[in-house]
Amino acid sequence: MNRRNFLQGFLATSAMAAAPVSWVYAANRPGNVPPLDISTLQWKSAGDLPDHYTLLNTNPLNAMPSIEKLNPDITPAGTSFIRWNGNMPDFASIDVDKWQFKVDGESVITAKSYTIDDLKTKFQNHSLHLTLECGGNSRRNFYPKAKGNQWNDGAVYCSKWTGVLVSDVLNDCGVKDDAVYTGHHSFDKHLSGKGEAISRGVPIDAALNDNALIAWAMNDQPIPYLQGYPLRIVFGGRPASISSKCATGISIRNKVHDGHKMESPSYRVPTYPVAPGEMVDPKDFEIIEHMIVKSLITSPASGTEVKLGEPLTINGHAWAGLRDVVKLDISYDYGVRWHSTTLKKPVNPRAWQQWETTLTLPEKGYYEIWAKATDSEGDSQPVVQPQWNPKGYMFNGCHRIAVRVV
Ligand SMILES: Nc1nc2c(c(=O)[nH]1)N[C@H]1C(S)=C(S)[C@@H](COP(=O)(O)O)O[C@H]1N2
Ligand SMILES: [Mo]
Repeated sequence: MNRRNFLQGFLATSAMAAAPVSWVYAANRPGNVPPLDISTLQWKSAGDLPDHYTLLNTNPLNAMPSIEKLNPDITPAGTSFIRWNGNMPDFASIDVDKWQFKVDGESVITAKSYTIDDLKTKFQNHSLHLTLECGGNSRRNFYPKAKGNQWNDGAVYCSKWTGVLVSDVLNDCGVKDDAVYTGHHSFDKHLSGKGEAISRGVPIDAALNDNALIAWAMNDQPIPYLQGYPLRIVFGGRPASISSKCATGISIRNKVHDGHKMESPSYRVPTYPVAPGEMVDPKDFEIIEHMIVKSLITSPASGTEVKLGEPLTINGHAWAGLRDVVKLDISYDYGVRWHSTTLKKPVNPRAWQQWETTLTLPEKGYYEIWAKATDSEGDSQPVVQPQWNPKGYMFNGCHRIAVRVV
């Protein structure tokens, strides 16, 4: 029996009460129906990850999926990238009933603390598909190389999150007029064992006006451990570093938040265009508040072979930070000609959008297929390297795959 079958057998026959999944009717499950892939919810470390992940780091754990795994419209548990900045919590010891989410800070009117049950029952519940992209997604494409995790183009995903609006919770506590920024807090600790691993935030306007969530479910299941069980702050379209996993609270600050990884040059880009490789003074950086127009080709996998004359269906996703994507073009001749594709509207703002086209490549040989998205303000993806920056953030050059016609 391989590891996966073993796990499934174990999950089907044991009590199913173990966190995070409680499977009430497990005993009634017909033996020939395999359970949903819920084992992914309990992955705890690098050793649990299957072959479609490439490990960038084990401590802290950072892993990226192969791009074709991101093909579904809604990214399933067990395929999204995994990014931790510090020591992961001891997930199994988390008591979900006792979990507290605190709202405090200089600019809160009444500091309050909520259990997850309080959140579920006191506020309207919402489900949203939200795109989470690491600020350093695609970093490995920059030349010269920028230091940091060398993410492929897969440090992005769009799952369905269920929770309450950040704004509803902040308004329940009251926001003073002098509020400037939020500070987001998590349970996990810095690698040194002291202080938070990461604590970032957003301008107060974003916290009050984005449809951002304090979520307890991802794709209608408890949030997988590695994606932030039991509660996560989720802001679509902004650097995913803001979307705190294992979230313990939000401080309403009367200044720009000064938590760990808010300091320059973390999650910041130069305030002026710099030459590739140029040194930049830390005072000349500004915070990345949102991500920018970008796309992925998720099918076929790069390296696919097709027979001459055989139609090839190409599809993927496109997203544009706080904007919508209005056009997705592809080229199979290095950008000489561009061909339009069918592009869907987002299911809700800040969800990634699906596109598809079918083409028949004209003759035998090697092709590159490039995808280029254009957003509602007319901005599109560069075909070569975008503005280089010292930390390698916001790479949004066209995604490319190789196809051979035989
Ligand atoms: N608690 C906690 N939340 C966190 C982080 C972290 O290290 N700890 N990393 C952030 C960063 S930098 C990113 S890119 C996303 C990654 O989310 P994912 O692991 O679900 O892909 O989580 C963010 N939230
Ligand atoms: Mo990130």
